[in-house]
Amino acid sequence: MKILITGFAPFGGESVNPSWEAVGGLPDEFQTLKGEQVTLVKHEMPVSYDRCGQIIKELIERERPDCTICVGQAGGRMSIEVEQIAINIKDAQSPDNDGKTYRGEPVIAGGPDGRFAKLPVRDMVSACRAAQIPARVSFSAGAYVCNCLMYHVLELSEKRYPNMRGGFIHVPYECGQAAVQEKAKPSLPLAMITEGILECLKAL
Ligand code: PCA
Repeated sequence: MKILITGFAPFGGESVNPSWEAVGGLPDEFQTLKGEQVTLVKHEMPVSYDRCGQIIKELIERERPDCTICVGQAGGRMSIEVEQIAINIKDAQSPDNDGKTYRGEPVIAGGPDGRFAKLPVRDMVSACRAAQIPARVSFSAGAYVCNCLMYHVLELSEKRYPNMRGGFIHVPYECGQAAVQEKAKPSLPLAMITEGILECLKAL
């Protein structure tokens, strides 16, 4: 099985994004719990509403993965969170890294309001927990760039690549990011975030 996995570049004044740091640390080859051999293809995504859809489309076209999983940072969350749904809206106060702000526009005009992840979200969470890594199913990926990318992946899976599974994992701050903040923020060690993502992938 070939899995395309992405992390994001830093944003919002941070100098690292644990999603990309963790994805970069994953082994290129491993076996799932069912004994299937996995090859990973990794890519760093820009934090850009307008570019992420085209980039993921080109990557999927080139790589033809069996599964596409995107990972992003969700500062303030406390565990590895496997997203259940992407919604067809772009809405956040903060601009993306291109300086673009959206307030209520659709990700894809005319698309359905939401699309469910095509992933065994509960099994992925259970696999993390079995490895003593805090994890939960999340029912909101927000309305910023992560949700936008997830929606694009699921749209592509639905419309063009029906055999491709796909979804999104949000990860908390890694400890170094939280340590320099004035206000206490939840975080996990980077090695644990990496291990958590790997456990999720092994549950596929
Ligand atoms: N997190 C942001 C976008 C990039 C990232 O890592 C989000 O949750 O939308």
